[in-house]
Amino acid sequence: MLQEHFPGNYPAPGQPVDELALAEIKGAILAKLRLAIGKDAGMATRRDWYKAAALALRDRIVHRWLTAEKESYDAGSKRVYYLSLEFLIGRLFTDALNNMGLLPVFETALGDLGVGLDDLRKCEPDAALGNGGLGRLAACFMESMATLAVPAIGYGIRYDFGLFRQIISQGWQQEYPDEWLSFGNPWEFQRAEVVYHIHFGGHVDHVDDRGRDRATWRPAETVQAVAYDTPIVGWRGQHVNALRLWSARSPDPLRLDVFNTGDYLGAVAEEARAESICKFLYPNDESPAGRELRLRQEYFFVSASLQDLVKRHLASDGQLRNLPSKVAVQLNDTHPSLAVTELMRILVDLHNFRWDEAWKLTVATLSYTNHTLLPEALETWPVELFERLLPRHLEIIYRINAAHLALADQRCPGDIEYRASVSLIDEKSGRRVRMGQLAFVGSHRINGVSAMHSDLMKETVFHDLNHLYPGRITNKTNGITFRRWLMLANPKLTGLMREVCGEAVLDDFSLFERLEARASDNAFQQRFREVKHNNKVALARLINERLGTKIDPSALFDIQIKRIHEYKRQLLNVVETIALYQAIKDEPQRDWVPRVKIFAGKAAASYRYAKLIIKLINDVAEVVNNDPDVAGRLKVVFLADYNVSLAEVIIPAADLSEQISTAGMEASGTGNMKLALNGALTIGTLDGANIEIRDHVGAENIAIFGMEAGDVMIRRKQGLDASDIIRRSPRLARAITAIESGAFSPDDPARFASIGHALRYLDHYMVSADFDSYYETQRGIDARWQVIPAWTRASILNVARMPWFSSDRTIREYAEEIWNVPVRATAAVPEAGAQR
Ligand code: HBZ
Repeated sequence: MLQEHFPGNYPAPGQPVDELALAEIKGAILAKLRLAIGKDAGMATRRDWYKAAALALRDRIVHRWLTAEKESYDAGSKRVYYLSLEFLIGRLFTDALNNMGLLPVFETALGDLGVGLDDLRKCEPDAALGNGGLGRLAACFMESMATLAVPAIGYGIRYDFGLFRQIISQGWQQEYPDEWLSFGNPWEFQRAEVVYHIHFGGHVDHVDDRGRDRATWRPAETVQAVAYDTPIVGWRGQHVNALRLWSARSPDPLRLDVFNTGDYLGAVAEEARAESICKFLYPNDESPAGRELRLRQEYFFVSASLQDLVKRHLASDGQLRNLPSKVAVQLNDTHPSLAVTELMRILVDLHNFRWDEAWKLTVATLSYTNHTLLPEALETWPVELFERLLPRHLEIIYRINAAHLALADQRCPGDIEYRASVSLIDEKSGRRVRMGQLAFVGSHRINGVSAMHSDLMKETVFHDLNHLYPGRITNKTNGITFRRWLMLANPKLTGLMREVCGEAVLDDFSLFERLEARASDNAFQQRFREVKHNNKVALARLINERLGTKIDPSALFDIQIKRIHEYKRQLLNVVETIALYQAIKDEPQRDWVPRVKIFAGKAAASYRYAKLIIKLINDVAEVVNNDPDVAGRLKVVFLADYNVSLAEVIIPAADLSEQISTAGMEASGTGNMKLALNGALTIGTLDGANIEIRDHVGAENIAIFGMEAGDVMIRRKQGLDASDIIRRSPRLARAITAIESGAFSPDDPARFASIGHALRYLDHYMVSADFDSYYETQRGIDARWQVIPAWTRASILNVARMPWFSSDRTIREYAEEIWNVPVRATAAVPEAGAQR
């Protein structure tokens, strides 16, 4: 067996690799190049080399994959099915290499063959099948489930186009298609035999089958779902799970009857309509697209996934009544809420279950994660659209609702408002199906993604449902995979930690604790700073290459990277930047702390205000970066096309992490965890997981400012006019006036009028209200930065105290408290032969 030469050893940097293994890998890559790519070394492009190497690696993963599959099948293990419309996985090549312990041997092998691993790595397009936090969380969870040997399948859509490519042209965001599949995808296996029929439209016939009210759905349209599997390998390669993405096609790709009449386009129209389902990912983050095609996407992937898991279950167990003991289905937000109705339909209409029994099975099988409380983000669909697209599902919703409302009436007799608030149908704004309520009622556990968010769920949107179904809401604070966000993204820091905490730190993150003793040690601090400096040099180089902006790697790197959204308050950061700029200009001779403000993030294509904020950042950058008075002490950079790979370069280089959402609005955040793990200090509000980060790193190692969630609610009730606040803050007044007067947009002075207006009179996100507190806290950061040993100590302590935020911990909690599946008890133990 090939893998026998690879005892899963993870030689420390610089250690020689096993000669036998090296020869084997070289041979394998060359064989792939010839036999799978059809080229020899002389004519191969870099992309050919990348594909050959990826295929050679994939072979090695597949062995483990099949073994893991067989083991869990034979053991009859319970399996987790993670349903998500988004998986923001990024690149897989070095991730898989690292987890397989093959990074050093591949690097050496490729080097011997005359190609650089890092060059090849860059040939892989980012798989951007997600918008932001929700999609990236799904990707981290897939890696952690594989690491903890939880048998799992991730189900989603294989979008032809991922999240759009962002180009900045004269400061404005422009969107271009992301053609991530155009050169093929070496990771995936098309399963041409795994095909399901997905139906839409038509009508429903009822038969009174001894009081069972079974229905037969006579659909008008059918689309096929074809499976594509990507192996997701866990740490040390001991377990591999599948990410199964569905692609849509027509069962009748070419209508010959139509073709023969000469209507060639008409003959393929059905094919085009079917394929449109998996054409693209909706670029909306925290606001539903509300389009029919989106609902078709949701049903398409839910139906295919449930048909698939039911089939697997029947093949292994034979009894659907045992479903909850063998199957746990996690709904990633409300996008897969139709699972509630589809599972009921499968059980009642297709497998003759009595309604009540089917309902028990459904609730015991499903659980739902909520990722946002923003009212505009809560998904609802017009009843009329449901009726047209999914008539049987609407009937099922009505029947679920009838029993559910009867329970509500029992709990609160005569309380019409209570009834209206828990109903699955919103009657206020036209009749609409509420997907959050549907997911809640159909799940045995509903979780929020940070302690504060889970509490707010109980107090706000789900208050009445929580009263009706007490004990269902639980918290599962998010986490991130340390393999990607520390080991891969920051090999230098990882190297230092291996040295100081011992090799076992790669498996047991509690050993991070050993950093604590060194946090004030001069020599260690020096090395720690060197690592950070190196990473900053790399980022500075990238910025210079992409934007031609020269930045000083010894300046404070102040980073805000995330989707552009009003509640995330990039605007607060810009206004503070302007105020600082004005202060520097007032006293250019002062010893200002050199700062680089780095922004990156995409705005939803239809979110005009967010796109205007991007333009403002770029316009401010233009003025500030070219002002000789500033003399480089303040620089503003907007990096285009933020994605997972760019994050992997920015995060290790960060000194300061901006987590400045309006309190009560960021469900958790996960970028906050990645940045702190890499030694950045956080400046943030008491929001989402920032609170738990503070609790872990210690209040003295994080800078908290601004209003708390309760204050925000009170202030909103009092009104949004900020005139008084602005009157009392000359600094803020001056910054806003500069924006309004065209100081940053001399070519179009009125460009940012709407921003000025919002800051003055519609301060919904409390940018004006929080400004002074934020500005002062930033100046406190300046002061801290100047005391190098204290700053370094805080930075080290941030790293040391982050282990709890590993997604391994999060997945363990889901497994124990929601899914009821076993996880690997301890961290994987390196196999015999591992180099110590
Ligand atoms: O989910 C994010 C939260 O904003 C963030 O705080 C949290 O850390 C993260 C993971 O739990 N939510 C999203 O990313 N939401 C979406 O991307 C989204 C996308 C399409 C929608 C609604 C929400 O229709």
